[in-house]
Amino acid sequence: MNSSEKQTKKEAFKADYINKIEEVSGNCLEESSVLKQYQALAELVMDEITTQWAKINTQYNKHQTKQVYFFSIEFLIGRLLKSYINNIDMDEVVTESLEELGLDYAAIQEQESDPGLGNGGLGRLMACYLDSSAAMGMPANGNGIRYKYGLFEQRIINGEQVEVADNWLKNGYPFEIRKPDKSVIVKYYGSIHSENINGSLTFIHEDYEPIMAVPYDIPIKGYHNETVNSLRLWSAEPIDGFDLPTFNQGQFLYAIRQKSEAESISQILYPNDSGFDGKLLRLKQEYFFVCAGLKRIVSHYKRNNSNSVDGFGEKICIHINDTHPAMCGPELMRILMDEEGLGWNDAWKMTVSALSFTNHTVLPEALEKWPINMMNKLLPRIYMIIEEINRRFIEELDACYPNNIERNHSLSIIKDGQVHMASLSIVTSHSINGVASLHSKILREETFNGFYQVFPERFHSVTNGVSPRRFLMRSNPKLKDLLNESIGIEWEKNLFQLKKLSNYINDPVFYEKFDAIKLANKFYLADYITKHIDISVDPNSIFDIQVKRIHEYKRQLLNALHILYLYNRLKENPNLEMAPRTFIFAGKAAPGYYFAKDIIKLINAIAYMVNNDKTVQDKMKVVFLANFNVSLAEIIYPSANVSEQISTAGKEASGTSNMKFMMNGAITLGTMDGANIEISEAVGPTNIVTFGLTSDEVFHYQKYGGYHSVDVFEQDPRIQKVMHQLVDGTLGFGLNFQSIYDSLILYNDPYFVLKDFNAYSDAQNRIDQLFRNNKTWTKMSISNIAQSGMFSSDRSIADYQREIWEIK
Ligand code: Z16
Repeated sequence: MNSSEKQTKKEAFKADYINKIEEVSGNCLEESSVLKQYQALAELVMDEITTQWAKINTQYNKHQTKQVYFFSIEFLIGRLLKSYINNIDMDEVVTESLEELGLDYAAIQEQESDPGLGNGGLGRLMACYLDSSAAMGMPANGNGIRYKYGLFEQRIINGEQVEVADNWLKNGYPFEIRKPDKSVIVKYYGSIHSENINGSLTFIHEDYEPIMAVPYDIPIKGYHNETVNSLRLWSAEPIDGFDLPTFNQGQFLYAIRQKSEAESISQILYPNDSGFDGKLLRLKQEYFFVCAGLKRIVSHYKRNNSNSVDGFGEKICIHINDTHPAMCGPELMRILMDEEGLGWNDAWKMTVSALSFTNHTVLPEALEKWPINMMNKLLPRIYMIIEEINRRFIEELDACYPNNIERNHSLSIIKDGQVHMASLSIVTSHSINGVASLHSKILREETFNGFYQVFPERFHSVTNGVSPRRFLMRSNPKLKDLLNESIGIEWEKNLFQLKKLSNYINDPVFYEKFDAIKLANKFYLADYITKHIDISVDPNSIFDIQVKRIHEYKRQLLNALHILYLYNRLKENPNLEMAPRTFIFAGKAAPGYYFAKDIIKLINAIAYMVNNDKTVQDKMKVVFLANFNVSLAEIIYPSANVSEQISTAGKEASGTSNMKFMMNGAITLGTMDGANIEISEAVGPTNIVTFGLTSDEVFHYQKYGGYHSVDVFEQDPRIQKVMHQLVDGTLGFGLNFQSIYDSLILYNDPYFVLKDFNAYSDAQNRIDQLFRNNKTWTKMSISNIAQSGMFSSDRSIADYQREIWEIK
């Protein structure tokens, strides 16, 4: 775009924008509120995108392009306005135009709500995958739930987590299109009876409770290309609501009750990250978006295929994100048999060919198992089909492995009164994959070893990735500019091109610019911290950051205990030589996970003590930032020096914040777990600090015993002191962290916190030494960015495309 083209575009934009403001607010520009300025800008951008959307949809239909559909109970998409503007290449025009109009672009963007339709890694991964698919011009769409309330807003009051409802729709949402004409009826409860119609057995669902599923579509715009894909989120509504023809008092109350019962299905997101709750409402949610989504996909397919489902299994990929959408298998069988008239075998071939499944955790408490009675009552036809799938599967097993009754029972989808959703997913899919190479290996050798023996060819591995558009270009624009002026712009389309940075690995001029950007980003976060929690931190200190859901296996506790130990060292020796540190935490605890809430309380108590102690002021600070979400994450990653990835080895399936930090030049301080292992291989041992038990060692202790945390306690005076401080009032009058003490000593430290304490403390010393040599640190930091290409979600999507969906 040359300067006169830009001028023309700016003039056109300004004229359109002024009109739009008048249209949405009834005020002229000068009298409009920031909210209306935002809404007008959002609508203008949406107008442009929907035009492109209509075009590409026509093309997709005409060419019958192979389509992927991600079924996921979470999509954590983050704010969209700025990303849309970047992706349609309008950022310069908008930035300059708004400035010329005297408007505050940053404040306008702040008006957008951040849809919290996910808990953490799993939901954000889906958003990155949609972003990458669109960027690569690949037709892939999302299918999920339009929760009225997203993940709760977290406040910290008196050092404790308090949950507030997240009313993200309160001002409306400009990026969705409601499509009532594409509504679907979802049927719950009732009974099934079979009838012999013209010689074939037909199943009829009677006395069911109908719920209306209404879709809202959000466009997913590709970066600098023509692609616009769709994220379809379903909202639950009553059928006919208040439109009862005549009603007396009783019917009126009945109608209201129906309405709120129906709406409850898409009312809230369950706030557990990697934990299975087992609530009936959750089961309703799972069937809700599976049933509605598949119904629309099949009818859309038929419309483009002479009203036939022929070829469905080759043209459609239904990707199951964890087991929450596992009923895709039986539901697709139901549609193909009961509605399309196919026989079992044809329907089965089509289903297995369409379905693929990604597992995201090996934590036993997260594996979904639904009571037979619950499922049979709520979803009688689905349960029947699951029984039949299982019956045939076991029959085949018995034929292949006749003398292995015990193993064959262990693989049964239905056993011990429960339906095992992971088993159901594996049996109904042609592919199952883990999300990092260690994780996939654990799936093959431990978690799903029995299935691996039966279906070795179904097992794959695709290491997770993150969107460089969101977590580098958008969140760290200064770094983006430096990269562009140094190595050209090819990296924007192919992140492996960041390898070209190795040309600058010893360039002092580049170092200076690079360090200045990191420092500016740290100033920005420091400012945010002062504004929000009134703590002043030193931007020249090491920003040592752990941001993720609070969970015992992620071991925020290890980090916290080490901070307490460092504080003790400083109290003993105020002249201790060390680079000043700012320890930063953020993350939500599931509301019912009391131990995780105690960890938040502990971190805040330590922070209060440290930050108010004058003797350690210049050496350390501790910060807990409330309400970690995508918007806050975008501010945090670019400012980090140290990325804390310290899960108990074998427990973190992949991790994705490790990749977001790396892309922004932070050094990983981590265990050999999840994708940390691949990061370590990519950067080499000199550019990462690893420590602690390996997953083999952890498994060995868990299987054969031999770890006694009390022995570690008794042999290590540093640990003794820290442990006593948890319960002796050091951390504040009346504050007693007995639950944490007991877990570590009485219950033998199930996550090996004390076992890894010494190794972690050594690793922290290495970090200190490395940081104090500024050149070394900068070199490490640049090397991390240079090697981050493989952690782009573009690479992950290319892997899925090639190995799992088999799209050319
Ligand atoms: C989740 O975020 C993850 C797993 C899971 O079973 C449920 C939820 Cl909500 C996470 C994993 O813990 C993490 O290691 C992984 O990187 C992420 O999913 C994406 O795969």
